[in-house]
Amino acid sequence: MSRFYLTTPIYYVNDVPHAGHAYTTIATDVLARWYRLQGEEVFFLTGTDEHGTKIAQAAAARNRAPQEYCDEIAAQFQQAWKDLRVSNDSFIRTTAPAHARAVQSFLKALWEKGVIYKARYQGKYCVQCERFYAEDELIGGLCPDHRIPPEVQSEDNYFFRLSDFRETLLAAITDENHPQHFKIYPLARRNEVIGKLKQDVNDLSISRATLSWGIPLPWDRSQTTYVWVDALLNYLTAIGYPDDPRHVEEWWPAQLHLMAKDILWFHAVIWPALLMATEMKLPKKIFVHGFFTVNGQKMSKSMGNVIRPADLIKEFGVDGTRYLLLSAFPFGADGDFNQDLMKTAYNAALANDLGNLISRSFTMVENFCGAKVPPPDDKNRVTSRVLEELKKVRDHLERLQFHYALAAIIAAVERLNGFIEEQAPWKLAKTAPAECQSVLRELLACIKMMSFYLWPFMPDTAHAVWKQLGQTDDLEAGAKRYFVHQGPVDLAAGQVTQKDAPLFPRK
Ligand code: ME8
Repeated sequence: MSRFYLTTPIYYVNDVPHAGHAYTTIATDVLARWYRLQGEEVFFLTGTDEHGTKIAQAAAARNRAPQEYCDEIAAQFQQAWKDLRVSNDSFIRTTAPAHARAVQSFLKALWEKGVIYKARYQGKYCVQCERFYAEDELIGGLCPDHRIPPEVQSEDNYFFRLSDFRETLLAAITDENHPQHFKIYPLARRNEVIGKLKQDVNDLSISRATLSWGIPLPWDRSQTTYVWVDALLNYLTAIGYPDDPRHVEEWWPAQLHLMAKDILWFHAVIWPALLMATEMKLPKKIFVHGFFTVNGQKMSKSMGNVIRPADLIKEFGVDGTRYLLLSAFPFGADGDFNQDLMKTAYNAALANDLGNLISRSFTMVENFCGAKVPPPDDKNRVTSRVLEELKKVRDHLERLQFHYALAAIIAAVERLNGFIEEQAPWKLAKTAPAECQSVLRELLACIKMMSFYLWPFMPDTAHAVWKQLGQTDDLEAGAKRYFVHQGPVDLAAGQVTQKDAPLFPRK
């Protein structure tokens, strides 16, 4: 058994969760669930980023004490993930006292390594990004991301000698044999990082003199830790750094950090450099997905087009939401969502293909087999063709191509629907009842096998199918036996099936 530690970014609590947060979190959840079924020991971390100017301002704008405000929004993130069946093993909040203590411990280690110095800083800071921008990074004097003028800030800060790590970082990214090699996907993002690293890299201001909503530096309590340093450290503090070295040893380094392209630099450069400076191992892999727009527009509060997970669930159900978010466009590329396309995709793949397959299959078993699983006869008319599609899921997930993995599952569904049309069990029921039983038996066995592949993506649907199959044992345990030990898809003859309401009502 191997260990697989994977993470989402920790999201800012300046606002309630939106579909962008859900996108990364559901993708990570699918991987966590998939690797659990493959017998790996998984630790899946998500959480909330609660310090810094942006959060202090959000609380002040609502006339709330920052901690009380953070508590409320963090609870909303937790609820959203629960509603979406996100199976995170832990949820870290950066205002947790244990995190604050751990951050101070890490900073102290940095300080003792001599990679910190004090200097006066003058720069342009975008509060929404929580970062300084160099003049040539601004577009028309505005933040390239938020299109707002950054604030000029000038104060004494502590700096981390990021520039000292430029060459080692370059080597670690580009040389597969480097002892600290780590991977950045997709390759275009990796090349982007390499390109920037080949230019000059500035040292990083790691503290703020004028901000109090954060963690004080251990050696100078008049300064507050820069929110990004505080936030990145969550990946270590959540697994027990520094108090529980055995647990850290067990889980670190993380196998995979997932995020969108907006925060690539922090994860691909700043985070590894901080780890190098303290002689810690680097994460194995960073995967950067794209940004999506809504009806061609950037999702923003001022545009009034922010999609909330709860609205999606109301419209398409939990599994509909999970399916639609991950199937729309390749993970890694930018994409667009619009309500009409989502509805069309829902009706085509879920209502017409998957939902219809389940509903017609159990109706036929009820009508032609007395709602009982027929006896096995080892006929393979469609099983291999279905398996051929389902087996592609593994490869696609290894490369985080969720939309291809889902397309493979839907292709398997279409093969089964085609099989039903071809065999016409309703005709066989009259002319060749034994053949009808055999066809429906094969259909049910394929549906059971499919439920193993469905579970990581659409856990409620997989469980609903399981229940209709009349299974009383544990779906996950069955799936694990199937994947890890190549166990058979056994179906007890005579097992009573339980047809239920349609899984995906048409919209
Ligand atoms: O950056 N499309 O938090 P954040 C796709 N706290 N993904 C999107 C998206 C969109 N339109 N909008 C947001 C932060 N995301 C920091 C992270 S980590 C140590 C600290 C997702 O609330 C995507 O994963 O701004 C992106 O990277 C993340 O939300 C940014 O979340």
